[in-house]
Order: sequence, then structure tokens, then C-alpha cells
Amino acid sequence: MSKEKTKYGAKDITVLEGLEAVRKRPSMYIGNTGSKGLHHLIYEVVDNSIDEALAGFCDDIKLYIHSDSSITVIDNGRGIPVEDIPKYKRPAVEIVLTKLHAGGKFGGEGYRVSGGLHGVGVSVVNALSEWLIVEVARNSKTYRQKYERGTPVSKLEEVGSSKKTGTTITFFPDGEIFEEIDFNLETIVQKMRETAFLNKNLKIKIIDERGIEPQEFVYKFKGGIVDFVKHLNTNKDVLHKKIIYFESKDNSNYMELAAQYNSGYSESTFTFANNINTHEGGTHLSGLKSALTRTINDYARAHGLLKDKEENLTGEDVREGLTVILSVKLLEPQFEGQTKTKLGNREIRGFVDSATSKNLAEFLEENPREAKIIINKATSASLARQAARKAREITRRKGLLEGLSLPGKLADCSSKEPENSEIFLVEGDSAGGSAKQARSREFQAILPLKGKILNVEKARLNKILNSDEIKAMISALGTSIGEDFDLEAARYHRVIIMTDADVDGAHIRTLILTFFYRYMRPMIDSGYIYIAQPPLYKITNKKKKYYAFSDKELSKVLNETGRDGASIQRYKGLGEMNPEQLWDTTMNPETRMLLRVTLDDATLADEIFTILMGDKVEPRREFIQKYAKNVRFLDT
Ligand code: 0RA
Repeated sequence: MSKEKTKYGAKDITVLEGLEAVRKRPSMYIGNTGSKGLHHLIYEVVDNSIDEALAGFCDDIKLYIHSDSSITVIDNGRGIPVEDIPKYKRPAVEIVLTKLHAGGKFGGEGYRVSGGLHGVGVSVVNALSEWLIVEVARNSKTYRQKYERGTPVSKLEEVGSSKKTGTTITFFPDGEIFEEIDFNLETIVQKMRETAFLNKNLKIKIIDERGIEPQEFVYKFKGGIVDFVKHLNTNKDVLHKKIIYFESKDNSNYMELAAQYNSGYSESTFTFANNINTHEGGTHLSGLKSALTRTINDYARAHGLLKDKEENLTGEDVREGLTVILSVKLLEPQFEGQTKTKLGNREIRGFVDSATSKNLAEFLEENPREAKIIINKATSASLARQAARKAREITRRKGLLEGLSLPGKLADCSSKEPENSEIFLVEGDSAGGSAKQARSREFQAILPLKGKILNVEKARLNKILNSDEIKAMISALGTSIGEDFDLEAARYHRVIIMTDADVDGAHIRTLILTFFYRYMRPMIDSGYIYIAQPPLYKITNKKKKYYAFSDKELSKVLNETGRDGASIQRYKGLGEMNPEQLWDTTMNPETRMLLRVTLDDATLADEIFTILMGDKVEPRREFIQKYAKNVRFLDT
């Protein structure tokens, strides 16, 4: 055997070892091997194309979901280099696809800004794909190479000529790695639209070929995040037409911001770092908040809109009804926090703070009409807050917000360990009664709620605190709300919303979820909120009982047991079940099904809550018609 060959062999092994590590512990690279991880594969490939776009070489990305669920991503960037890298004696494209973290950095020029959880490199996608084909158009030629589970099965071949440049990657996720190869079009479309908003003028087209007719979506936003804010405020009454926008950069940091006030009472702040949604906030967000509060107070004082004797506007005041997108790009983002979506870079705080102060002050000076509207909004928020504070002090003195005095309707559990305790929020007194009889008193608490709770989307805090049902929920949970919220004080780590399986039940569930979303958000983020799944049907056949949770399950049961002699009862409400049935089907941890409420997509959630609970009737009607059969969208 020649020396040369031995050397190649050894190198091949190290390459393989790199990707072998990815196959051994995929979750370390893509989070998990469920649906989320599966979708990360797509985002990772697209991120590489976005990097080309950010470097100024690509403005067009196409994403195909083929009928066999393989994925193709095509971009019109420079194309991955095909020349040999002397150190490896292999084409650069092969190294990019087979070595961890061999991204766009050869020699250090240009930098990856997309990064984040999916900043792991296309080699990870390659390692986790049953097969992958890369095609490069470059140097007037096209090249092609195929891999299986990360290993090349062909050499890089020249396959034709081309006047264009770009990269095409087609892959099929490995069934040995992923639980299920099932791409969700809505998830992908939503994510790609967000990506298009964050990268102005980048065209992203999605083609789903899985149906009888292909479905296509195209996104390209000239205004970028200005269009994003416009979109988020579509179903709200805006207070000023002109959207505040600016961008700023120094040697290593870039930021852009778009903002607009609406007449609502909630705040919609979304921050991104290198195109990653920083759900948990971080240094860029704190820079933004401090600049907003300071600059608006300074302007208001300087122009006599806030008198000497009046107290300063707080952060909450100046953000009431504000929709704002902050997008920063930096060289080496540090992501921290539970879900790695909290930006940690210290230097960005001051950068965002001073750029925002300067540009916002300029906007206010140049647009006195808008400035006045904004200050008015914040001032009325401030007055309402002071009224709410008084209301809250009274309630607090009675211990109502901190769970010091528990509501009379609560049937508490005996366990005092929150980790092991759960509370059912039950629609109606009669179902509440059954649940109280059915429960396991040791760890299950029951709080019956009367009818429709207050729509918190349409009211300010002082009014909210007048609602008995809401006060009962707050005191039972023990966490208080809003700025006073304290997750550590939560008395239960499972809060289970149990409503009837009908339209009213869905409405009540949405009202409760809206309340958690606006006032106890960390409960959702921590995964403490669940939705009970009561059965829709009881089937009795030959003295045996079966429960079905959907129409599909009903047919399945009937097919299995035979239709003859089967009697079917459709449950219209929880109240129709006796305590034993309620326990068996919905409450017993051994047999029940719970849906955990997650907010993967905070901008989408904001949109949906606005549509469902906000002022405008028409979008709500359209939305409900579109999704009437599919209320699950809110739950998963
Ligand atoms: C390495 C270096 C260069 C570009 C790329 C990789 C690249 C990777 C991907 C992945 C998907 N699309 C891509 N487009 C480009 C720089 C190329 C140069 O200097 O010409």
C-alpha cells in the first residue's frame, strides 16, 4: 500500500468521526430528533443561503418540499467553492459538507451572521440525511456530488455548463435518526415569511409538491421589518401612519428597528439577533427598553407634555400598544438561557441604547404630531397604571394576588410541592363539582370558573383586577401577574385548562390562554400550561366501553368492534360525564392525554390572539371560518 493511500485513509476516518458524533448525539446539534429537529435541517440549509444574501451575493431562494418529503434548497449565491483545499486535497464543497463547522470561513474573510441554534453547518444536515445531493453552478460549469449518511458516494463530478452561479442542496432526512419524516407546511411558511421580513428584498419561494396540486408561496419585502410591523398591526387600530424606522452600525454591530403604536393595551416587542428570534430577550432588549423610556420622558419633559409635578412614565407606560421589531446582527452572538434564545453579548446593550436614543429623539423632534400622540398614549397608560396600583394595593392588602388568601371555590390539593401538584381550571360549576368528586385529592386541585372570563385583550389592568374569576385564578396560582410575576411562587407546575369540547369551550379556553399569554407569559414558556382532552364519544358495545377523542377515532373504534349493537353517545359537555368517567378519560394521569401549550412562534401567537380577542370583527370571522375545524392550532 502506498504512503499516499494510507494518509487518505486516516483522514477519511477523522472526517467520519466528526459526523459520526453528530449521528450519535443528534440532539446536541439540532435540539431533538422530533419535529423541531427535523425542521431545523431545512433552516440550517436556508441559513447558509441567507449568509450569501447577507454578504450581498444572493437575492433568491427556492425551497421545495417534494412528494417523497425530500427537500431542495436552491440559491443564486456564488456557489460553494469547488477548488481543492490543499490541506485536505479535497474540493472545498466536500469539506463544507463533511467537516463540522466548515462554513464559509476559508482564510477568515466574510463572516457567518445567521448562526444561533442552527449555526451548526450543512455538514450536520448531511450527517443526518439518508442521502444528500449538492449541485454547484460556478466558473461557467455545474458540479454534482452525492452523499449517504454524511459519506461521499461519488466524487465531485462536472456535469454541465452554466451561465449562472449558485448552490442547490437536495436531501432526505434519515429515518434511522428522526421519529417521523413529516414536514409541516404552515410551520415552514411562517418561518420563511419571518426570514423574508428580516432580510429586505430577499425573495423566498416555497413550493410544496406533496398534494395533487402543488402549493406555492412567495415572500419578498421591500420594506423589511417595516413591513413586518405593518403586518403585525394589520388587525389593530394604529395611532400614527408613519412607522418609526432606523438602522445603525459600527465596526462590529448592526441594528435596525421598526415601531408603531396601536390603540391596544398590550405590548408586542420582538427581538432578533442574526435572524434568530430571541424569545428570552437579552442585552439588546434591555438597551432598547432603557432608551425608549429615557428618550420619551426626556422629550415629554422638554416640551411641557409632562409637568414637573407629574411622575415619570415607566417602561410599561411607554410600551403600551407598541409594536416593535428590533433586529441586530453581530459577529459572534452568544446565546444563553433555557432555550438558548437570550442574547448575552455585553457590548450590544450600549450600542442599541445609544443608537435608539439618538434616532428616536430625532424622530420625535422631526414629527411633533406623532410625538404628541405617543406621549398622550403613554400618559393615559400611566394614569391607568396609577389607578390599577391603588386597586392592586387594596387587593394585595387582602393578600388576593399572592395566594395568601385562597379563593373559596378552590378545592386545593393536600400536597405542598408545586412540582407534584396540578390544578384544573374547569368550565362551569357542575363540571367543577364532578371534577371535585373525581380528583385525586393528594395532588389535584380544582378551580371552577363561571362562564366566560373577562377578555383581557380589551381591558386595562385595573379593570382586569375587578374580575372575580381572574382574581380567583391569580390567587390560586400564587404567582401574581405582570411585572410582579414570580415563577418561583407558582403553587402548581401543571395548570390544566378543562373546558367543554364545543365552540363555547374553545372560546373560554382562548380567553384563559389570552390571560396567561399577556399576564403570566413565563408560565407558558416554562411549559406549565396544559389543555385537557375530554373524549367526544362514548361507544358501548357488548357491555364494553370505549372512548373516542376525534371523529377519526370513532370510526376506528366502530371498525374494530363492529357497528352492530354499538350505541354511541356524543358528549356535549364535561357535565354529561359522571365523576368516574371524567377521572378515567380526562383526569387520571395513567390514562389521560394532555396537550402542553407551547409558543414556538411568538409573532404568530400575537397575531392569533389579536385576531381572536381584539377589536376587529371581520378578521376574526374569516379566521374562525378558516380554522373552525382545527382549533388545535392554538394548542400545539
Ligand atoms: C464557502 C465559501 C463561500 C461560499 C459558501 C461556502 C456557500 C455555502 C453555501 C451553502 C448553501 N449555499 C451556499 N452558498 C455559498 C464563498 C465563495 C467565494 O468566495 O466565492
